[in-house]
Amino acid sequence: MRRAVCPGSFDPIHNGHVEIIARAASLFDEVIVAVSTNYSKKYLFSEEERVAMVDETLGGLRGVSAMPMGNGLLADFCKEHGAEAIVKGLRSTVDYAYEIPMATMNRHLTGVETVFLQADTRYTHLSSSLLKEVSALGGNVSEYFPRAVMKRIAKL
Ligand code: COD
Repeated sequence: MRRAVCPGSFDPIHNGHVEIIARAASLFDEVIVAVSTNYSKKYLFSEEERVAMVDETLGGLRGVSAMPMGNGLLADFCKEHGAEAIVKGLRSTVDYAYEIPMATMNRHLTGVETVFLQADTRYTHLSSSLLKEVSALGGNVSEYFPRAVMKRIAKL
């Protein structure tokens, strides 16, 4: 049984995330989408809501589940849940430069490997913060957010 973790804040999940998680699910038997919360940061959605949006969007995909990760270390979460790999999406060399030290540290901490998948060209310009800004200013982001997110954004 090969298990991987796709970590993130997912505030909220967008289609760039969805595409990477779906590809991770085709490579691993099980994928845990770990929703992280840094208690010193402000989020638009609570951890519970972020987990619910991931679950509603991806719960139907074989082997994929969503879990809150709280404020803990990702490497410890992976060890606790028997995951041998972390799967992350890379949009650019900027992401690469940011991710490599974390991947090295995570491997140092518990031996967990990080697997990078290149972001799909349809989504390389996406981040949750950019989409939230465009949406708050009245732009149409329905092509980029799953239905579970659009439904909640409409109520804000
Ligand atoms: N296309 C494809 N993939 C994307 C895109 C896109 N457009 N946007 C983001 N992604 C991928 C990236 O792999 C990203 O890592 C992941 O989706 C989640 O994205 P976000 O923006 O929700 O998540 P971040 O960057 O806020 O998440 C950071 C983590 C929570 C992963 C990180 O801070 C962490 O590991 N925290 C736990 C605490 C810890 O262990 N710290 C020490 C690390 S060594």
